[in-house]
Amino acid sequence: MSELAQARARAEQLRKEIARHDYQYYVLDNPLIPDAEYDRLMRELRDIESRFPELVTPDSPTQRVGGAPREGFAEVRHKVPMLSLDNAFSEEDMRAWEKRLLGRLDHDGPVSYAAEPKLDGLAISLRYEQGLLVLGATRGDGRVGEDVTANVRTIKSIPLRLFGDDWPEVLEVRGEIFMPRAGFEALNARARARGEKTFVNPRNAAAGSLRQLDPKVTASRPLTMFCYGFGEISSGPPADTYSASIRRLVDWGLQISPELKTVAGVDGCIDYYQDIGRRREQLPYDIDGVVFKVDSLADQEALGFVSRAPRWAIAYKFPAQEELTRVLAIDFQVGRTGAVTPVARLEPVFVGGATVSNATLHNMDEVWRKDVRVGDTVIIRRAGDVIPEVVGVVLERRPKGTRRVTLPKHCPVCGSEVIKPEGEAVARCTGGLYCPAQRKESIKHFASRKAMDIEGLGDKLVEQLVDNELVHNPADLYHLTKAQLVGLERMGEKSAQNLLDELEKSKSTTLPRFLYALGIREVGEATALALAQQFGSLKAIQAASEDELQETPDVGPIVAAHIAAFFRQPHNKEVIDKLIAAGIHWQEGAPRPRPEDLPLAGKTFVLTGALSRPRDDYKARLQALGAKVSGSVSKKTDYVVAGEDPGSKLAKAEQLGIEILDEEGLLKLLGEGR
Ligand code: 9MJ
Repeated sequence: MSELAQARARAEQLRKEIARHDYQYYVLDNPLIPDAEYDRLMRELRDIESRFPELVTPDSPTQRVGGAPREGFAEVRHKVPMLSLDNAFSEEDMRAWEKRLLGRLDHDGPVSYAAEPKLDGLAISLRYEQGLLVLGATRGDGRVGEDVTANVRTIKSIPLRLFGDDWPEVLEVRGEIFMPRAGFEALNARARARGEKTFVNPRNAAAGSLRQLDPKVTASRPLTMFCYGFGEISSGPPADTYSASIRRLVDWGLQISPELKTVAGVDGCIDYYQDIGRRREQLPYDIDGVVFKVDSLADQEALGFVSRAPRWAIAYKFPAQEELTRVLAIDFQVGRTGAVTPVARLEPVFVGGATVSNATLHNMDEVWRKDVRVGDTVIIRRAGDVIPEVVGVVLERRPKGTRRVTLPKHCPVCGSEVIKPEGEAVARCTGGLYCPAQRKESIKHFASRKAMDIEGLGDKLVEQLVDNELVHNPADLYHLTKAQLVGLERMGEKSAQNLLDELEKSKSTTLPRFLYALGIREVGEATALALAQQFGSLKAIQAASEDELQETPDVGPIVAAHIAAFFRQPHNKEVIDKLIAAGIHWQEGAPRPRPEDLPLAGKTFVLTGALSRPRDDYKARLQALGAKVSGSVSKKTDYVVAGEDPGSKLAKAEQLGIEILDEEGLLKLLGEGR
């Protein structure tokens, strides 16, 4: 085949593929591939068309910008076109952009830029006439969009009538309608509970919600809008700069980004980009970069446009958080409690700013729901420091002959049976501490910072110690010798001695740390602390029945059963005895008295009138002595404490013949009376 024929065939293939993705994205709001992949397809097609201009067809996706209108919405022609933005992906791109600007502007001193996060939603134009909202339209292709007025009217943060009275007679504002992350999660949780389809991300949820033929549906969706531009304004812009003009919108009841700032020069832009990048995950909505605009409107006018993108603005994008790659294998990892977790081994891919070659699949239910298979092309998401995950499979790229993943019957590490209890998501290796994987994980946990805090005992070292059979359980750590350690990889005399010193230091600990370090299922730091406070000593906890354990705050029947089961295991008792014999010690405290033994147990108090100390103070102290504090007087009330101006509660107490105390009487009862 000639080069031209080859290019023609590929271009046709790309057009078909892109058209299908356009339909999925713009009409169904259900993209099948990440944006980064879509961009690559478009780039490849553009590249072919620029090398062989005779191959450009009128229906090529390169010949239109923006989305396809959905049937059912009236068309709206934008009098002032809605702009698109050029992208920058690196500092170099940003510097090149500023250089181009400076070449066209007559500027001394740094250019002032308006900076704001780039929201990932749906661009919208709102038209107000005489202060009333008369039109809401999507961007569409920038010239013609869809009339979504009825839907826009349901969004509570968009005023139907502008505030104040000093607005221009005609005011068109542009901005982004988006769905904050919390609302998106809640919407998807509701859909999941009803067995309905979920949205892939907040942007598609926002687009899907706005482009609904029934405004009632839109009204039920948590949408909001930030403004970032203007269309027609009858009186011209309200100020000389973009930032000041946009800020006027706040007076009229519209929202703008709370992150809007002006920065000086490209260095200011880069600092802003880095700052927003660090705070990205804490923002309550998704963003995909930062937008910079030359702040002076006169300069904007002087700079003008290239096709539909203004020279005076640029979107500095963050690295894509979703990418495509291939699943090379699906392995099973065994955790401390035996949980068997499927992990996808991937062809390495750069995503969210790092190279990723493993992604968690959480559990088997998840693997089956997503139907991830070895050989599949999958979408990987890596957001911030969150563990990378497999979002979904691109089914149309599944090769022939793949097979559904099955849960291994036997532990890949120790060969013990793996069980997945009915109705539970997690499968477990039944090998317990016979299983080297569980042993390793339990020793890593034992040594971790919030447990025994043994510095220098890292994961790799634990693995060597277990593999070389030097350590079978945490107690063995305290019998390691220098000679044994020095024989290990990357372990010199000095680091061996340091580790022995750290081990010695760790022997002096606290009961909550020790309890947590044991790695009892469902016993995290908070529960360990509560148990230590409740019982005061390890012996008391070991001797407690499940009922007694449940008297601990936040310990329910399941946790109590795990704790009791742990201490029943002879092996666990043995390890604990060995640890204590090796010299681990802590200061034991007095147990918290049982509630029924407290001096005011079973007594109900009502506090009324003004007291000399905050009511909550007294309430806490009464509760600490076992009393209940109620807000209303009834036959069950034992004491009413009356301060100044007590009101109706005192009258009611007198009526019911309830004992009445003044503040001094209360203090006496609390053991503070004089
Ligand atoms: C977003 N998406 O947040 C613009 N944008 O300005 C901001 N988009 C924009 N500005 C001109 N903050 C065209 C698009």
